[in-house]
Amino acid sequence: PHANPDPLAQRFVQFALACGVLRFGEFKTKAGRLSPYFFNAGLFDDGAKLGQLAAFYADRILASGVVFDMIFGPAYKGIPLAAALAVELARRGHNKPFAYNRKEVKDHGEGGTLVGAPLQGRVLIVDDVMSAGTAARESIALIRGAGATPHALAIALDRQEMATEVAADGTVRDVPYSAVQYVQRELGLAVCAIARLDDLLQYLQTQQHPDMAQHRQRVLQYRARYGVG
Ligand code: OMP
Repeated sequence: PHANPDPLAQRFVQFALACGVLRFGEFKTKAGRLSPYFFNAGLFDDGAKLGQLAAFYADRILASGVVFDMIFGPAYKGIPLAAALAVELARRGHNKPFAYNRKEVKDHGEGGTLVGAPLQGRVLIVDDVMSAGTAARESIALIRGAGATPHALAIALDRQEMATEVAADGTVRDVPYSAVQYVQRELGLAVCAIARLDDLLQYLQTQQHPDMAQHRQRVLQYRARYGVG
């Protein structure tokens, strides 16, 4: 990290650390990588924190100028994110329909796996974290399957690490670009990330506490193994 610090991202890293959402230690990611840090969005666990989180998403999305017709939150973690974001955007004069999916197929009542507004037009997906890109792939397929257009992706944290690719024989391999780069370049989606791994590293560099220097070293090692660019 050498560029000028992004003020919104720096404030967000500070907020996530203060909430205990962003932690250092030893964690296994969904892609099976041993990570020295983890971002658990489930710990934005009261109304004030969720409201502040939604304001960060809204700031990033509105500053990007991306134009979209509706919001989609993938189950489970994307559901409160989509709802909170829809409320925050409406408060700022941008009232958008929102929808989410259920993971189980229902056999009574309204049926189907989609809940909320009909999926149509240019869809903004809101999710927590992008690592290897599995979660994003699923959302994109679901939106296309419904006949709508995956148009933009808003995430809280871009881990800036290698995406995985599933080959025809089912084997999974790392590729030399990130999941965010893939959805931007190959799928043409606009990506709004509140913060990225680079912002976390920059934040750690500005902290005086010796623990922070150690966390930074471990995160740099992780980036050397799994990072891109
Ligand atoms: P991918 O599907 O590999 O992009 O990983 C993203 C998902 O992993 C997120 O939606 C989370 O469920 C989970 N995750 C986190 O929540 N925080 C992290 O710091 C890392 C991961 C992860 O497992 O990679």
